[in-house]
Amino acid sequence: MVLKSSFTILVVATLAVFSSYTPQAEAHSWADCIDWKFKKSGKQDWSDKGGKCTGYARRYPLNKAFGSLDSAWPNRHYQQVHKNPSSALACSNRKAGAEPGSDETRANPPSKAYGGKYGKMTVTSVGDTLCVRWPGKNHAAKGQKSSKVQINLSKSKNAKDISQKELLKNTIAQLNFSNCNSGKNEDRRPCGGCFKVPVRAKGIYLLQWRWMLNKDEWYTSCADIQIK
Ligand SMILES: *[C@@H]1O[C@H](CO)[C@@H](O)[C@H](O)[C@H]1NC(C)=O
Ligand SMILES: CC(=O)N[C@H]1CO[C@H](CO)[C@@H](O)[C@@H]1O
Repeated sequence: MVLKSSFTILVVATLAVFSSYTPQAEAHSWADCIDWKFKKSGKQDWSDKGGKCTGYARRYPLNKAFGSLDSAWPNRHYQQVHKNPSSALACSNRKAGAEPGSDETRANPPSKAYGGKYGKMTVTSVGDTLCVRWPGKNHAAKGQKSSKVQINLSKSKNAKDISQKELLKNTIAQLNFSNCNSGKNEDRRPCGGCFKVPVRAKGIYLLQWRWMLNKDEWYTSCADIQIK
């Protein structure tokens, strides 16, 4: 018994040493692009060479290296509160959350959060395919359990942001976080997933990318998309 518990302590201590060696194990992801277009149709290539971004999240800074915005200030990832995450603030306001992110509150009009130093707003149509891209941030490596990405699309046209609870009634896709290009740099591996734009009247809608890393640990990115 004594032997067994000291063995357990040794294993735990060894694991602790090894996990502290993992570089940037705590890096977290965000939606890098909302409307990724592949260069070659039929081939999902999420690398910078494999396509281009034609629609972004709110106030998304341009010309930054892919996957680098977690070390920007403020960091791009927004971790919702862990207690009742279904009632958490849906889009980062730079203050709320277990880890506040950048300012992804709705601009008035929404177009003010796009263009110039920011990326363009997504313009799409019902039935079109949208492909969203994100960095793996060491959480899409082989042997890691694959986590899920939710895509929630508001039904409220040209309206104020709806609550997280309301967004959860409008999950339009569940994507596999680990759907990535191959590559050695696990932190910067490009990943993504595609879905069809559901039926909505013409207008501008809140689209939320929401990733669960651990139980009750959710990260979100918010974008306005114009459905034509
Ligand atoms: C997610 O994608 C990865 C990489 O392609 C794959 O290994 C894994 O089985 C997928 N997980 C699910 C739940 O589909
Ligand atoms: C998992 C989930 O939240 N699914 C919801 C997706 O959205 C539809 C309505 O658009 C709901 O009926 C589902 O419960």
